[in-house]
Amino acid sequence: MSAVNSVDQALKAVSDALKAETRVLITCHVNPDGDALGSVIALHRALTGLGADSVMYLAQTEPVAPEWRFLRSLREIIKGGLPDDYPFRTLVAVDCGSAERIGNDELVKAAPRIINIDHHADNTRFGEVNLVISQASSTAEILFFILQKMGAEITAEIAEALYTGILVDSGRFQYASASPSTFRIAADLIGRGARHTEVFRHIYETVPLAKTRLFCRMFDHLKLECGGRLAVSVLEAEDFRQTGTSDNSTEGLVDSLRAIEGVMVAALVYSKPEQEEAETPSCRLSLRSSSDAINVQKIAKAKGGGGHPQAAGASISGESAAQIIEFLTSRVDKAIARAGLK
Ligand SMILES: [Mn+2]
Repeated sequence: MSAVNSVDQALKAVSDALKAETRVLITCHVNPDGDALGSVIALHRALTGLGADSVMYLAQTEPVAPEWRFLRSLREIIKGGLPDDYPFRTLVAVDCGSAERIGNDELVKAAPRIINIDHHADNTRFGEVNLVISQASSTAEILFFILQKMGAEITAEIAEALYTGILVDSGRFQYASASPSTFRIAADLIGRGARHTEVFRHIYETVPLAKTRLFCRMFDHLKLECGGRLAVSVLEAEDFRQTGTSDNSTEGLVDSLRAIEGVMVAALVYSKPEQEEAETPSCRLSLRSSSDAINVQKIAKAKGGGGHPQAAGASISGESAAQIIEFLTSRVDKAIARAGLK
């Protein structure tokens, strides 16, 4: 069996599984990005269009990052409290590497069945049905094929939600994961009514001033390590407080650290703003790599996180930012030496 045929069959199997469902709850990881939200919305609209009883759910009460608020149907996502009939709904997780990342154990335990669709290579295959295509630029790209196999109508709203996921997760079509197919799908979605200019403007050119100030703080605290190959910055709780931002203002920040000449790995360490008084320090680590030789997913995994080889993250408790940076410096130094890049 050729690889193409086996992917096609896997897509067909998941499409059939989804089509057979009459009552679903669609969710993604907490602190969702454009791929997670775009995928949830696109699948929800498609299944609803095919006559299924679908609800969207997000296991957090905090608002999503402002970048994603233009997405139509976002307000229909149930947040925090579960709908009463959740034990009777098949759980469909999209763009979610593990059951824990959904953020609600009760929901996962009660689910009569779990369908898991994702592109994270380190996905734990926590569903009864699993489709993980790590070569795909985004979960939205996988869903584009699934929706077509299901015979769902890709409306303008669905097209825009999928386009958003692809745009964001492919690094605006610049990452290695953006294949010729990714570009063809994007073109197709624009043809179906995805407003690419508006999407771009909403995500990348409506940055709140407060976030821009946080951005300045990040650059103020920038340090280059490992002979200029590692760019690292720290945002403390006071940086969030003084700029009037929250941790959902950090979306995309780390990417600009990677843009610095000579940098191969970018790392942003930040404290949860509300945890300033906490006894045990708790940090979030975001990692980006621009080199195939340095896999940041492995580095994140060593701290209990995960993601992709070139974009990963972890939540770390019990370690200070300084300790995390020391760990990163040593890991990146080793990776550089191993790859013969010194
Ligand atoms: Mn994704």
